[in-house]
Amino acid sequence: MQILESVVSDFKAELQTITKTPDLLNLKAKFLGKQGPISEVMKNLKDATVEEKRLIGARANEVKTAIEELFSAKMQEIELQEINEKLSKDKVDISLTDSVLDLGLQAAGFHPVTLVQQEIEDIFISMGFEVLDGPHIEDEFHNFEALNIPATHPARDMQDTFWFADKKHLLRTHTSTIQVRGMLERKPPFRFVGPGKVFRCERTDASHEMVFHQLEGMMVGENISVGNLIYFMKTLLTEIFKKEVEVRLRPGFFPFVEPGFELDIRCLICGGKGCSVCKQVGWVELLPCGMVHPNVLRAGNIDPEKYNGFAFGLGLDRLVMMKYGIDDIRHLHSGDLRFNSQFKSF
Ligand code: FA5
Repeated sequence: MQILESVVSDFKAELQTITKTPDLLNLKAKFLGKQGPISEVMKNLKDATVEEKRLIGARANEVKTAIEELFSAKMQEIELQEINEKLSKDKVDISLTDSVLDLGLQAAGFHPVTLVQQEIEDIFISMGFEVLDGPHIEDEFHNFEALNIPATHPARDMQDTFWFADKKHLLRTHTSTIQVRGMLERKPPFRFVGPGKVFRCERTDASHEMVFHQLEGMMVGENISVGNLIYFMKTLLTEIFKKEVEVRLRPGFFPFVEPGFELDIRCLICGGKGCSVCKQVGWVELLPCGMVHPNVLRAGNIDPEKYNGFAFGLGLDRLVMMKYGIDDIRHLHSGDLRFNSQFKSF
């Protein structure tokens, strides 16, 4: 009985020094475990009288309950303290904005080609066009044959192609492949645009890259005219540049359109005086286009007697250069953050 009387006060005394959960659990084990004072008392009860057993047993239970209550209260206190400590250490300051820049970190932003691509997609979506995608690795059918460029056609040399070793697959040289896929997947009337990367084995200069971006467009229906084509091209350019820009339309040859046009824009880098971007001619080739050739419609399972349409293949990088006054296409692919971060952030 004497031992039991001091157990609670001993426990309380030791409890005062405890601040961590593991220490608290050890203390509980020390007092209530098999080697603890209460277990010791209970083991020695076998020699006691029935009355002693009853009194000591009841007291032992009271002591146990008191210790468990003290333990739970302390546990709660420690947990609360630990949560508060964690909260104060892991504090997230949601008011942090521009100050990340003070720490030398770059705020994320979109690449200018992505920004302009998204802008053009929105313009065409607002005019009822779908936005399609297509694979970078293509076959001869989608890149050439379906576009009225058979194997022996000299037009295959107009775009220097990266071929795969099997001589059947290639990196698409233009987004016109998306025209073919788009036609095969739908019935007229339809209209869609298809932006993406294209690849050509070319020498680079201020206006040429080996990997660049185009945005294809196609509209097929009944009685589509060159007038419709010019309307959509002019709308696109005035929406993008937010002002009237000077353009010229001249005949252009592409096997997949007839008639075909080159739509050039007055160079906005030099104002038409002549520079390295426009190769001193004052105009930049930007938007080749034309009326879809009947053979192309046939390859897309469309009856050219009933339907016709227009198509265009916008040079996206060159448009970005004109819009932002960038005098060398290679800046766009440099990965230089000093260049990229000049454009709109999130
Ligand atoms: C084509 O690729 C045709 N598929 C476009 C087309 C589609 C015509 C539908 C008619 C109907 P071209 O090779 O001219 O055409 O390329 C289109 C545009 O891509 C060019 O006007 C130019 O703006 C851009 N471009 C061409 N080569 C490069 C290059 N190496 N680097 C950057 N831009 C380029």
